[in-house]
Amino acid sequence: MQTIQYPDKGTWQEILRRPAMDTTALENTVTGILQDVQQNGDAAVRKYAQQFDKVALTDFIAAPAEFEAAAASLDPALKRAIQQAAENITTFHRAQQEQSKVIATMPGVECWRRAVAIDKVGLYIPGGSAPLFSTILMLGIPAAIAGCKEVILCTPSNAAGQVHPAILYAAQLVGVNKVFKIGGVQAIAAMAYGTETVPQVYKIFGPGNQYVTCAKQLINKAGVAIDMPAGPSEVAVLADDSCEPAFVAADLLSQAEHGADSQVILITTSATVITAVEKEVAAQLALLPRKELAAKALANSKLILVDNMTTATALLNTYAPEHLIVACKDDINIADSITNAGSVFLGNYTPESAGDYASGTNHTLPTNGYAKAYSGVSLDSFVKKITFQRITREGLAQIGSTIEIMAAAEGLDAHKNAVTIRLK
Ligand code: HSO
Ligand code: ZN
Repeated sequence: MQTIQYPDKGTWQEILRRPAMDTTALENTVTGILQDVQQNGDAAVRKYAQQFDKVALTDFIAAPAEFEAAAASLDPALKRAIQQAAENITTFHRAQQEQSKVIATMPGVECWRRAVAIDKVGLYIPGGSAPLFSTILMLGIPAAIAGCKEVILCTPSNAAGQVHPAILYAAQLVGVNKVFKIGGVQAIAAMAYGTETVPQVYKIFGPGNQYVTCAKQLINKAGVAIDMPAGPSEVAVLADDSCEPAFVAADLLSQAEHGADSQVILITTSATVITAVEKEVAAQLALLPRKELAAKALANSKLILVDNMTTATALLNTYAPEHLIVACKDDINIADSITNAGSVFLGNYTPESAGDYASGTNHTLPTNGYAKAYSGVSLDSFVKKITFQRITREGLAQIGSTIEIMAAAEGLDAHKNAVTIRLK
């Protein structure tokens, strides 16, 4: 880990720069696969599953018996944990439901807005070293609360055609209608365009590698909505003398173990915290099964010493981390000065893992500085908000001349006439 002491403001951008994600080199390959699946449907999906995942797919929709076997094989303690997490996520996301209110902007002029579920959504859960069944809760639960009619899920199987049982269990628990055992660009293409087996959806959610991310960006340009532009996972920890260095180290490592490209940063007002955290990181890292991955992420990570909290929060707001942990005595007040972050964890007893799994907040969050302008996934991500209005004759008489004058000034006479003709 690199230590930087009292960086000058002019160097902040450079210090906080994320590794550039250049997908242009991938775009040709990804475009080819997208087009092939669009034209050839299931046959193309099977071809790429064979080519990239070495799986000979026949029927690739998970059968009822597979869900039953998954539920039966899962450790009861894990099932209870998943249920507890699901309850908390449900409670937090259900509270995001808004009542639509009719607002009379003038007498006889009534406007309102109603949240309407996106009919069909697709969730993507990557394969790879960690079966991210927690992400199914984070996406499937708000989809269910929103009332999405069709919620499908794609996730690659292993070479034997099997999906991790916790993935099937979580999918069934949250009411995902169909699970397709396919992955990669071909899965994104199948959901975006539809195939003989996979229904077409209007919005695609979920993490993935750079190919999947590139595919999501391309289908987004073609008119299918996506949750957000995804980049490598990040955590920033802001700590003062009141922190527990062992806890801070554990938090940095919990994010570092996601992948070699994960970003972890410590910002502190205390030089002793830096020394203590470095020591703890080394000790804890040695014991981790994923120590090689975590060590690679740590090689790009930074420990930054600043002279006061004002500088610290300004630096953090410039970085706009996906996750921010505030391990400081004044955590509640510091929280008020945070303007750019995906999700904030306050105090010494709030690890990021709590939000990753079970406290109730969503873990699908903006990375790569997008927290400056984007929110994480929430109930809002699964609805669109339609506005309505109803104007009475008296109302139109009130507002009519305002519309006529503005329309005339824009040189749009037909707009003006739409009012005039009614009031004649
Ligand atoms: N920290 C990840 C989410 C996750 N962690 C899933 C564990 N499982 C999002 O950045
Ligand atoms: Zn995580």
